[in-house]
Amino acid sequence: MGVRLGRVAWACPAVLLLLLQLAGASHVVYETSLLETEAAAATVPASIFELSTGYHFRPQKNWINDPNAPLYYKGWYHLFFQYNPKGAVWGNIVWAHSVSRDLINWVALETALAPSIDADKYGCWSGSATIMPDGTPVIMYTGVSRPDVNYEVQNVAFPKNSSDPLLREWVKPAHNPVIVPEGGINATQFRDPTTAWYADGHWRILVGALSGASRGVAYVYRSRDFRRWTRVRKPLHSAPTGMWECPDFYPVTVDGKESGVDTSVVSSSRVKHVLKNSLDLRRYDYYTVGTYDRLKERYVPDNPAGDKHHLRYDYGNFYASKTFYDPSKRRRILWGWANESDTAVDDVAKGWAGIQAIPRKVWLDPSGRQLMQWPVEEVEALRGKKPVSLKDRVVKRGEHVEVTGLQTAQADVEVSFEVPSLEGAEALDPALANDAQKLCGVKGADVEGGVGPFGLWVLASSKLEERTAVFFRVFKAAGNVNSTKPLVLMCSDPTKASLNKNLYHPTFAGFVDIDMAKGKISLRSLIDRSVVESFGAGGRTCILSRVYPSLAIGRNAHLHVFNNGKADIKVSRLTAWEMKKPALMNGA
Ligand code: DQQ
Repeated sequence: MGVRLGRVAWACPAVLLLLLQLAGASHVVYETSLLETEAAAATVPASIFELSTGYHFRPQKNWINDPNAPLYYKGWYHLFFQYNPKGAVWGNIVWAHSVSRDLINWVALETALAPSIDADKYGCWSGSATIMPDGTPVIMYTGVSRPDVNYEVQNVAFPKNSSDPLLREWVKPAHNPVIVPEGGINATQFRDPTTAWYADGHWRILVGALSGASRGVAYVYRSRDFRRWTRVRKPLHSAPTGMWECPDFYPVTVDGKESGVDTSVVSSSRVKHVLKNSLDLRRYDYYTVGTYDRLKERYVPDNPAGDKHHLRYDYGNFYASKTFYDPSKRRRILWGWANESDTAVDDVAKGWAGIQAIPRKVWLDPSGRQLMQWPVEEVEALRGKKPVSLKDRVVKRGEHVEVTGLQTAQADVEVSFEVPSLEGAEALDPALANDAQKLCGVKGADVEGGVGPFGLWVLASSKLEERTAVFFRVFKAAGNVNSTKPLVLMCSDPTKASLNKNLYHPTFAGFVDIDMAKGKISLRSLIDRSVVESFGAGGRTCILSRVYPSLAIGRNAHLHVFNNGKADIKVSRLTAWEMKKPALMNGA
């Protein structure tokens, strides 16, 4: 079957060019069983079908999970991902493969890796790509090699034809597996190799693991030739958090600039390192910033409590993420998977499940304490030409202001708030001072505060029965929790997102490390029908929520600024753009 295009594609020369470049590429379209879908569809609300995302990455059909081996090669971005070719629930996992020129328009190619050898007969699970010194990529991934238990080994695959910029075919050499779980390693919890970094004549990778009942571990393996790998006796790092899935380990520059560096840059004066792990038990991605000692092969987080307090990439629905270095724009880009939070029956009915979050540029905040994240600039090409703006609008206690003049079911909204006074900020219950999520659960969007809650109601129905609140709430400095400055909470409260009460709608929250003395804070929300992906304070705190309104759909989705705090706040500027659907989204 050929590449499928919508009408827009034919109208757009860049897309046509892309089409020509892809001429001959066979497009893989997978079918979910019609009977299965029809049976399930009978029991789900019709509205669910109108919530298919417009500009977030997803295939046309079926289940996806982890992003795998993102890379840039000969002018193309490649994204592989865990994919079930046979349905909208997890299973039958292969590596699907899509390519893009701009991180926004995507074309699905043939499956890159599917079970075919003894070492991956029961699954091709997550992994990463490394660019070799000659410029060609190599993939290392987890193969499940026994049917009875998930016996996990690590395999490599190479492009069949490295002159093909689309890297359509991958070859698994006969010497697979290259790493097996020896030396007392728990073979069922041993997976997801990282991108390798190179120093002093050796490649190194990490493999995520579980040691004993509850210790998450990142083992280091070293190799001179990418073929024979030896485990370093002590792990790079470990913590009592449960299994570490999908580790990621990379340098970030300390110069306060937003540019990224290649994974093999390990010189200690210019860079710090980030170690990220996906917590299988709690299903979120946490990271620490710290120092890598390549001679000892150890990593030490700067904050000794970092493995306990869990800085997260995203305080919402975002898991199994992976970064890569994009040499074309000298930046590091983060991909993360956002699962559905409707029901499996809904997923089977609509025929698909799972998206990737908008790719985000990541860099180290000049404080050195945390990362910053921002949607890649390419996403701005989807903004409509006529944004709607508000300027210097005071929003009083209990007031809400609707932003009209555009459809907001698929939109990009940037807003800067001014908070004239912090005097009325509420005191913080010390018992909740380390638990943003609980705090947000207790003090949701409708509980009046001193300063805040203020923020956006997105995907709101006309009578506001449905609305998802994304907001800030400021608390007084609480000396007893080591904070000498007001504490800012950022929340996403979707408890009123849908009249359909059968859905899972947890509140999500994180603290924002910002000095509110300047009285300013910003918020950006990327709204995409069933996704609300928000960036607080320029990307210090991020929250992605999946929501499934039943009324606030299409033209019936509204946007408001609200203030449920006693203190007035001012919108110094709000700009909202309608977002177009990319011309190419894997045929979806
Ligand atoms: N998903 C993969 C595993 C990984 C998990 C299997 C994380 O390799 O540990 O689909 O979501």
